[in-house]
Amino acid sequence: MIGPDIAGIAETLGTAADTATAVGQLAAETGLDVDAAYAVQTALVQRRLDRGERLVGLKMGLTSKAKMAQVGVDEVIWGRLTDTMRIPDGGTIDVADFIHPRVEPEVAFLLDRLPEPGEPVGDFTDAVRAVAPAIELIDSRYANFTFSLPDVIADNTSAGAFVIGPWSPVPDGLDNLGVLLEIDGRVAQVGSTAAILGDPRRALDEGIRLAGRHGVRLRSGWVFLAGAATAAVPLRAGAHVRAVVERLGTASLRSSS
Ligand code: OOG
Ligand code: MG
Repeated sequence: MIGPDIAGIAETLGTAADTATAVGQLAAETGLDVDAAYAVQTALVQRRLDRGERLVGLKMGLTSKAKMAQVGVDEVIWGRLTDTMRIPDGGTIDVADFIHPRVEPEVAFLLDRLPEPGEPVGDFTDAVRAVAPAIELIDSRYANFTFSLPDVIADNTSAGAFVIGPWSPVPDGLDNLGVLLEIDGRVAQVGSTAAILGDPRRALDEGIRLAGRHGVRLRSGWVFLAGAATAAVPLRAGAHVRAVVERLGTASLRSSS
C-alpha cells in the first residue's frame, strides 16, 4: 500500500501558513496516523530551515485540561520553534500575517544540560538554566481552528509566534504559581502553573520522552515552552497582551493592522 504523501501534505500546510489562508483537515482523508503526522511536521519545519530559519526550541501542547477541552484533543503533543517565530518582549505582531491567531500564557525554560535519551531529567536545576513568563501565539492552519490529533501534530501544533519575558533563576517551586492573561488591561484568563501536568517541570520529562520517540533530542541553549496554563484567547488588531506569572513577572506584545 502507498502511504500518505508526507511531502505534499507538508507543502499544503506550509503554503497555508505562508499565505495566511486556512485549509481543510487532511489527516482523515490522507490516512495520516500520529507517526506519519510527526513526519509531516518534520518536513514542514525542514521547509523553514531550507529557507534559512534556525531551530531554537521545542514547545509542548495540550499539557493542560483547559487546552484539551478547548480544542477537543486529549493527548500531549510537541512541536518545533524557529528563530523567526520569536518576537521580542513588548514587540508587535501583525495579525494580517496569521489566519485566526490566538494567544495563551505559558512558562518557558532555557535548557542547559539535558539527560541522555531514556534517562529521567533528575535534577531539574541541572537541566534548566532559567525560567520566564511567555506568550505563545497559536494559529491553526485548519479552517475554524478545528482538527484531529494527527492534523494538529502535522501542523506543527499550531505554532505561530512566541514572546519570552525576562529570564529568572529557577525558583524553588514552580508547581502552583498564579497565571493571568490580560488583554488591554483586562483579565481574560486566570489559571495556575499546576494546570500544566500538575507541575510544568513534568512537561520537560514528557518533551524529552515524546520527542525522543521520533529521534529528536533537546539541546542546551534551546527554549522550551511547557504548554498553556489556560485556554487561548483570539488576538485582534490593536490589542496589548500581557501574560503574568507569579514570581516570574510579565511578557507582553502588541498587535497591529
Ligand atoms: C494546539 C497547540 C496547543 C498548548 O500550549 O497547549 C498549545 C492548539 O491549541 O491549536 O500550544
Ligand atoms: Mg502553547
